[in-house]
Amino acid sequence: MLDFGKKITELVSNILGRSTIDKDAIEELIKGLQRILLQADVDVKLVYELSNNIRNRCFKEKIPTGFTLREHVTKVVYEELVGLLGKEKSDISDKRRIMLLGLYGVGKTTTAGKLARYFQKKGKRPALIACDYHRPAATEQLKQIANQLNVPIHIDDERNPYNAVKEGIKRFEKSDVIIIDTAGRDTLDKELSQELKKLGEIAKPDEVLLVIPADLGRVAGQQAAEFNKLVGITGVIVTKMDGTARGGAALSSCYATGAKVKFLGVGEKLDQLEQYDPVRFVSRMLGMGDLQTLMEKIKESELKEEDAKRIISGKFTLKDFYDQIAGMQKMGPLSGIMEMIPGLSTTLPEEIVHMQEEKLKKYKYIIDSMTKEERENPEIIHASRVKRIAKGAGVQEKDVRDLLKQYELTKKVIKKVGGTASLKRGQLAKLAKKFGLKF
Ligand SMILES: Nc1nc2c(ncn2[C@@H]2O[C@H](COP(=O)(O)OP(=O)(O)OP(=O)(O)O)[C@@H](O)[C@H]2O)c(=O)[nH]1
Ligand SMILES: [Mg+2]
Repeated sequence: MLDFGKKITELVSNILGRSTIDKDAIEELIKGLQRILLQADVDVKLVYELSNNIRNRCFKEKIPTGFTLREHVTKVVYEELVGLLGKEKSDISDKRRIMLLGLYGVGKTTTAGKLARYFQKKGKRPALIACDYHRPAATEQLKQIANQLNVPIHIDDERNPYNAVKEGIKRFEKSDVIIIDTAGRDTLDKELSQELKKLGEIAKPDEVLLVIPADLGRVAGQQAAEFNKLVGITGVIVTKMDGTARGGAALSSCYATGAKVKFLGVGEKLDQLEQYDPVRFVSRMLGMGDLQTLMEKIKESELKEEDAKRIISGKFTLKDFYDQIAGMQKMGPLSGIMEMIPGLSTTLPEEIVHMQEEKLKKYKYIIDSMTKEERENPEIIHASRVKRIAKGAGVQEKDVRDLLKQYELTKKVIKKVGGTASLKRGQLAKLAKKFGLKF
């Protein structure tokens, strides 16, 4: 998958990075996209549709006022790729009972653990029920995962999957989420479909998720359709996205057959699960670049007037810091104040501009654990407060100090490069004028 994304990024930045964009360049872009998508095993029909849509929209649609052809093409390519891979992000927040199913070795048990971890991180209390008594070591595997996460698990002593669900659900009545791991088979045969149907009748799950490995490519869609017909599913989790170039095909084929992809497995570790969000996925795949400028133009500045006013006048709080780095991850370094103060994103350390998602999440927990006063005046945060905040956020004290350090650094840089001389002519000056501020 990484490979697939990289190839698209290279192609798009190579062609759209040229000084002039004309009809030939767009054709070249379409051909390049076709080649990459077909190589990644995306269905020919879908690739053909995508090419036609891009061609029609680039050559026949009127370019919206205020956009260059380059921007229009980027927007079209972006939207068509999102359209190919699934459009909307699907939610799963309030589901109480989740049943996982799928063929042998696809990652069900690992994913059960990953989901438990996912809900744990959201502050919920998950519990696991082992329903795979088909493979001898299956319960032991799930038990180890449960122990590692410190999550309760129910295993039936008599190795009866139906009793396991019945008893487990009773036992975990007070848990927020119950995750049920089931047994796999080589194929979706009669035995498996009957077992799953019966388990479903007892468990009455809110969510029945089919686990499919990404390397199945476009066969993933067929498999989802088949499972849906025989046992009924509410969504799909595509695992092993990290090990294949065919992930794009798996995602597009699921979407084409009407199956909603809800999560992606991106590694063997228990925190390597991502909620699937096609828009984010494509943005990331396209490598930000031009896209940010474009989205910026569409959304204008994400910065609210009152925040802009405060920041311009020198008060840059921890919350602003968080909004800015979160914005950078979403829209690239050209969001908000980064856009307004040229040179800012190049002056800031790489570590801040491209912050790892994990770290960003940590920072969010930390900032959420602060009092309003601390958020607005971080200088009052000394040792004992650091300790309390770290505990509240479930992180190390070092993480809190790191955040404070990076915040201070960003603040300093903003002050320096944001000085009168380097203010971007136009935007910030205009804003400042509007707010009656003088530099
Ligand atoms: N690289 C990678 N490996 C994964 C991922 N998810 C699962 N695996 C690995 O795939 C293998 C099979 O995973 P399991 O969770 O045991 O699969 P299962 O569907 O429960 O298998 P059965 O119960 O035997 O049908 C293990 O080695 C996992 O570590 C993933 O997202 N990425
Ligand atoms: Mg298993």
